[in-house]
Amino acid sequence: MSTTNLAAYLSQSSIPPRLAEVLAAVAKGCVEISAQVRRGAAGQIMGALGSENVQGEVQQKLDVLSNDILLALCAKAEGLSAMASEEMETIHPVREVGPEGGYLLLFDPLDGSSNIAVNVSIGTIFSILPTPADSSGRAVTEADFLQPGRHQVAAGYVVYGPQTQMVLTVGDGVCAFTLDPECDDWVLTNPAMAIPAETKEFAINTANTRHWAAPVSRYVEECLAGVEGPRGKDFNMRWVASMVADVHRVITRGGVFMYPWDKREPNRPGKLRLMYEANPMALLVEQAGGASFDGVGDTLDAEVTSLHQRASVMMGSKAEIARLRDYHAA
Ligand code: AHM
Ligand code: MG
Repeated sequence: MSTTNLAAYLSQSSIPPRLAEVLAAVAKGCVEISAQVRRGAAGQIMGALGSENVQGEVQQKLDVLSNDILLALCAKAEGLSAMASEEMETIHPVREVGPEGGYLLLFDPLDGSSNIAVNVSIGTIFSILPTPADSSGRAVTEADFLQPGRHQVAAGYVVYGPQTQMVLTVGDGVCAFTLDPECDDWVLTNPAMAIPAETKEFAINTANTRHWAAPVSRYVEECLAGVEGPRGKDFNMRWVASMVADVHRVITRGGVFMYPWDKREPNRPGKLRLMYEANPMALLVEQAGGASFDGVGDTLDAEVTSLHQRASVMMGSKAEIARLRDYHAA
């Protein structure tokens, strides 16, 4: 069978059917979210809701709508045991784990919320973990979710930009699908995404320059020094402020994305969330030939102690991450 669309891709024998069913449900949810995003102000989906999520951030109507869409559609997937979301304080159990095991789905339903109002790319990020071996015959608990990113069996994101695209890994490389709005089909448009080794681009919010740790400052200063500096070449800087769009650019044409720890809140590891943002993106970047680093080690090996834990995030072209590691070790 030729893998020309998502349905054909998911029917490959190397992908367990129950996992394929969960991924198909996520993809279906994202088709619906994409339709809502595209209605924009013509629908009833713009603006704040007046509530805050567990992180204390103001929820947008689209954050909650996207969350509800994914909860409703994914609950139908037989293999799914429970879900967790950036927008919900506690886990959302779906069904008891059977003897064959099940899957746990985590998502940031609408990443880049600050870009909704200004009509700039936003996205959905998702991560799938297996239920622990000892969970058969019982309901899932929050502790079952606290697994390192290395355990993910699949991860992906959907970017709602000029085109809606899904970038997916099931641990065997990374492929991209483009949503054909004429028929709501996910067409396979890149079967093997690979992060170029050479790069001249970096992404970081430079408004935080004064708060950075010394190794991050050194890295960025050397990029900014351009052809006259130690790097011997000019760099470009890009910051969309939607992680999905920034990481998509890095996976597509190389570069490095950083939202590292900084001195604003010394006890907070970083702004981004480990389970909903850092880990799924780190798996995609690694599967596309890149690397990730949290200031101590590989993001995917970071110990998980709570569902909503934050992380220091650096990911992208392998040589750049190796350089950042060296600077942190110096
Ligand atoms: P969100 O999940 O609430 O939208 O926040 C995460 C977003 C990332 O997509 C993006 O990289 C970052 O926040 C931008 O932060 P800043 O506004 O500090 O540049
Ligand atoms: Mg987010």
